[in-house]
Amino acid sequence: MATDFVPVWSGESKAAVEDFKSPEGNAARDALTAAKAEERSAESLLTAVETDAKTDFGPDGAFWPLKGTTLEVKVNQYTYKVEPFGDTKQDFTSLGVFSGWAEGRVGSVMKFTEGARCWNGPARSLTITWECGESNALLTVQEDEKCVYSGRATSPAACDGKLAQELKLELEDGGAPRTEL
Ligand code: MAN
Repeated sequence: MATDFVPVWSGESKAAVEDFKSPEGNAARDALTAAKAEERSAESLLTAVETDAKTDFGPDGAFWPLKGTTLEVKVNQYTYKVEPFGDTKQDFTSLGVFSGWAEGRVGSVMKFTEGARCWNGPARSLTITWECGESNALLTVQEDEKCVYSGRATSPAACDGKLAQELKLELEDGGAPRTEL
C-alpha cells in the first residue's frame, strides 16, 4: 500500500517562505527604484536642455527669461493665455504651439501653429507681436479671420539692446567730468 506523500512545505509555511524578502534584497530593490527615478529625471532634464539648444530666444537670447512664464488677458468672453515658447490657449482651446519667429522678425513676431482644428476650417494659429515695455504683459488678442488670431505683448526683452547700450554709453560719457588737457 502506497503512503500518501506529504510535502514538507505546505500551506502557510510555504507561503511564508515565498513572501520572505531578505534585507539585502529589499535594499537592492529600493536602490534600483531610486536609480530608475534618477534616470527618468536626468532624461527629462536632457530633453529640456536639448529643446533649449534648438530654440531661438531672440537677439542675445533676450527672451530667454520669458520661457516657462504664462501671460494672460481677458478679451470679451475669452481668457487668452500665452506661454512665450510653449502653448497658447483661448480658454481651454489650443491656439497653437510655438513654432518659431516670423521670417525676418526674430525678437519681434512669434508664431504659434497647429492649434485645435477649426470646425470646417484650418488648425487655429496665433502670432504675437512684441513691443518694448517695462513689464511682461499680454495686451490683447483678436481673431483676424476665422481661427486665425493675432495679439500684442510687451516685454523689456523686446527693447532694442543696441539702442539701450548706446544711450547708456552716451549718458555715462556725458555725465562723467571731462579731464581738460
Ligand atoms: C470657437 C472659438 C472662436 C472660433 C470658433 C470657430 O467658438 O474658438 O474663436 O471662431 O470656435 O468655430
